[in-house]
Amino acid sequence: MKHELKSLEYSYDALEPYIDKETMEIHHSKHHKGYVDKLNLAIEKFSGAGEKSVEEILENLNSIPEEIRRGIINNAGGVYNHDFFWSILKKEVEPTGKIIEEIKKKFGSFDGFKKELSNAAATIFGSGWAWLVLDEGELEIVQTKNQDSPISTKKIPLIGIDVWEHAYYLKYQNKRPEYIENFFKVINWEKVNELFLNGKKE
Ligand code: MN3
Repeated sequence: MKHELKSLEYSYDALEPYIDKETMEIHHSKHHKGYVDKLNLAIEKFSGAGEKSVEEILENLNSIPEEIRRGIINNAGGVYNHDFFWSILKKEVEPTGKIIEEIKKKFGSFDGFKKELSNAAATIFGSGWAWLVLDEGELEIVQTKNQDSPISTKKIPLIGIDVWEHAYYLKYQNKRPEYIENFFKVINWEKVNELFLNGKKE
């Protein structure tokens, strides 16, 4: 199976001014595409991954021969994480739904949650992601390095913040906290709530 770059369901300028058009375009058409291309190259050398989706690959890392495992994780993770990232972004969606009730229960308040997730995103040293996940039915905030994905450790992602410099540097330069603050203005809470409700059923 040849992996393909999925198109975005909105235009590159849809998240302006919080995430600018140029960043979106380069992030999707160059960085995300790069992971797709490199994954396709990597799996040519590993027939066992040939028919698997990126989810199946990432959920079964032990089935990948050790000498090529890191390359597959980086690129399959890069594809999966970005597909996920685009899917939860939308401007001006009010935080409502069952997910918000659960967030308040778990983190004390919405602001408490925001602080904790922002802090997780701000304190990743180098490249990586901060996530809100369901871990055995419980909301948790976790970090992953590089393009490691929470689905490799059986967690269900609900929100993922890409804090690789390529995600924000053009507009925000070294001001990662400002990017994170604005990221909260483009979370599609309807989608996150849907992921939460589906994840609870699993
Ligand atoms: Mn990225």
